[in-house]
Amino acid sequence: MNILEKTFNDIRRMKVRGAGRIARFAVKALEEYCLTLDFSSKEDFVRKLEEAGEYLKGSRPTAVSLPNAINYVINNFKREAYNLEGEGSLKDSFKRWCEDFIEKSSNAVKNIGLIGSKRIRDGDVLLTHCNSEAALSIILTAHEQNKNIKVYCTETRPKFQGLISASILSQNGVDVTLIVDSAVRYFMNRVDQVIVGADAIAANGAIVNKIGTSLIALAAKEARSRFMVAAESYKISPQTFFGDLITIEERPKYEIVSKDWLSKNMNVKVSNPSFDITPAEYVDAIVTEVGIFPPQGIFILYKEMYGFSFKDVLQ
Ligand code: RUB
Repeated sequence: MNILEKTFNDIRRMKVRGAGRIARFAVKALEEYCLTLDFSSKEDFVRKLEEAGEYLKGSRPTAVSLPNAINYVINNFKREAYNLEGEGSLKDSFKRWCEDFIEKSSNAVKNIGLIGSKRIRDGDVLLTHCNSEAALSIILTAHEQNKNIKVYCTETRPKFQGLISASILSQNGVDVTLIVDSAVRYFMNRVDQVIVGADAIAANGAIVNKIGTSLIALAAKEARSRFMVAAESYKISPQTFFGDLITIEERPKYEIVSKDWLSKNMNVKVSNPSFDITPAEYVDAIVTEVGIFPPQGIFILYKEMYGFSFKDVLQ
């Protein structure tokens, strides 16, 4: 199995998971792949990288961090490669863009922690769902600032990523309570703020995150608890500006029930969507590495970063 197949499988089987991590993992794999590539011309090198990128994008469909990261390194490299010749300089250039993405993406998580932690008050009770590096960065930064916080972590069925969050927080000395997903409303009256990550942010400010997030947002709104999303800016989905919908991954039914149970209950249909969509009106703030935005203002951030304008599209 080559590096691309191994990376594809590791992402598909969730050995590496979480939107930011899979983006960096795929970019690292492309970097390693490029160093082993034999090619006949610059065009051939670019074509092989593009094919490898397209292949890796297919490993999981929902987190737009994955295609955005791959497009970032390949497009930047292509612009630079225009003026480059020779195997060494082409490979060096691509490697640099991969390292640039990995560094920027890791720094973004740290900055989200610094910016988002300003919104955490001493004594706050927080709730988080699934396992998001960006969300944990805010919580851990607030804890490092000696704010006295308590955190509820949901189990996050069926894959139990909430246990990873609970374990990380507890190892860092945070006061953590693990709860089952269906206990969220029961505890919500005690929660000041919910903090979750995102796999994608749509043009209208809707958030795509782990299944159950939208139900938690609904409970938070009803209980008047604040709902904060922590997400790097490269999780904004450019395609949604042009009307495309974000694909929600359907995971294997055996993540929910055993093969044995299913064989005894052949007429029971099992559905296992991995993500859901939280409408913008349930979100108080999106914390990115460059600042805090209301969800409806996410277009401004996108325009600022990528210079996109409606005029360009309509002409
Ligand atoms: C992970 C998940 C996380 C986001 C953001 O789902 O929904 O909340 O990916 O994470 P899965 P991060 O476990 O199915 O990949 O902030 O680490 O990018």
